[in-house]
Amino acid sequence: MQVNYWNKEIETADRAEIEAIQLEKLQHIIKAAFKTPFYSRHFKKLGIKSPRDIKTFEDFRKLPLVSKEDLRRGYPNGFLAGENYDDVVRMHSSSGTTGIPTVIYWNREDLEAATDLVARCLTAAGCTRSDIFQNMMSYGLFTGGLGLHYGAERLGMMVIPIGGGNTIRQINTMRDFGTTTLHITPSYLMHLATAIKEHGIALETLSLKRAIVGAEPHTEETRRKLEEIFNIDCYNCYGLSEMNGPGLAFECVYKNGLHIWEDSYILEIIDPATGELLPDGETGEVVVTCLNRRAMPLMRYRTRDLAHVYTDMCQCGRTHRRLSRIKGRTDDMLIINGVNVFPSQIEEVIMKIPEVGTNYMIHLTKSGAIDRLTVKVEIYSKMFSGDPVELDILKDKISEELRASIYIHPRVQLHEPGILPTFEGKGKRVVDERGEF
Ligand code: ADP
Ligand code: K
Ligand code: ZN
Repeated sequence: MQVNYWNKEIETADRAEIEAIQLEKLQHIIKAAFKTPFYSRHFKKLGIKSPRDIKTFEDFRKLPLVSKEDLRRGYPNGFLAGENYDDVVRMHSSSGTTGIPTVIYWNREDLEAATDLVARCLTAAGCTRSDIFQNMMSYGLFTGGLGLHYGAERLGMMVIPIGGGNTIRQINTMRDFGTTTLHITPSYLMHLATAIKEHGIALETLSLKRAIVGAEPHTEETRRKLEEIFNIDCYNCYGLSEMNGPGLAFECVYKNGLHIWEDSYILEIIDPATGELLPDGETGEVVVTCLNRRAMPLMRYRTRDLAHVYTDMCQCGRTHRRLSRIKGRTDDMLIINGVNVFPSQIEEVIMKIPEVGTNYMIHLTKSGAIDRLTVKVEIYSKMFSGDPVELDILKDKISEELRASIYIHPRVQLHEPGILPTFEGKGKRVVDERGEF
């Protein structure tokens, strides 16, 4: 396998070198943090008087864990290092679907560093300056669009800043410009599969080689399905606006976990209930410190995402540890008649079944005191022209496989492609109509 590096020395640095870089960069972050209302308050409480008070990882772990709530309470400038926006050259803000949005600020050097890291990510996934990069993430306040845009340019790819939506135009653009690399959510890529089929477009007329898929959880089964349909490689890309957006962790060509760039981030996995640090290999909440952003320092940020760390060496030679696929968010978990279920567990089961197509929805309703789970699944249309008995058999099979895995017997509905809602960005596949409980 061809392995290219963007910055070989750093990407293959040994543990001691990486940790030395982390502690050195941390000094600058702490220094900036003194200029923010949030940290100056906390530092006073903790008796931290200068960056030199945080010299070791042990010192570092005395710093407070920061939650999304803290960011919201600090809206808009509680984490801004400075009195005004003079040094700030960009802001982004997260969706705010669940309340007050959160804001992130970058100065020129911060953006420069973030851009360089994205170029590193894309290189790890095999991209080169010969690639044509169609960025199908939405631009705007959401970091998904611009976040990868500049890094792809930095690498020298031809960037098509098309943004999300308008699927026919997307396909025409892929054909006319020989797009090799997509940046897209898995939900939109699933929809694209249906649209390409619907419009009778032959994949051979396109030049697709790979897709960078991210911004939402998806399972290994979904990846495999998408890779098969498009005959491409899909690389998982993880990030969140608080940590500079996509490109916090990225898969290399070996696709076995997402390298997190430890010269630029400190990764911790904690027990979400107690806040206790967990050893590598154990699943817990991902906590990240950004070492490259001084306009808005953010340390020990609780992502609410659940994953574990792989420590074994990757075949690519990079020494930076790898994160597993994100299993879900601490606030994603469904409690169905007292049983805990992550939507990803449902996806994992159904996407393994060959008859199942590329779309599904999870509905929760109440019948008296009982929760009802209905899983709506799109299957390939040829099933509908065959023997109806086959459909019943398939329905039972899906229901039974779900029961064996999540211990809940769901109702299963089968649909032809194109019936269920489609998503051109992040999918919203769970509809919970159980009301207050
Ligand atoms: P929000 O969705 O909170 O408004 P973001 O747009 O920054 O803010 O989304 C970040 C979140 O998206 C992450 O915390 C994570 O839950 C999810 N996410 C992003 N990339 C991935 C990925 N590759 N796999 C799983 N989840 C992801
Ligand atoms: K180019
Ligand atoms: Zn690797």
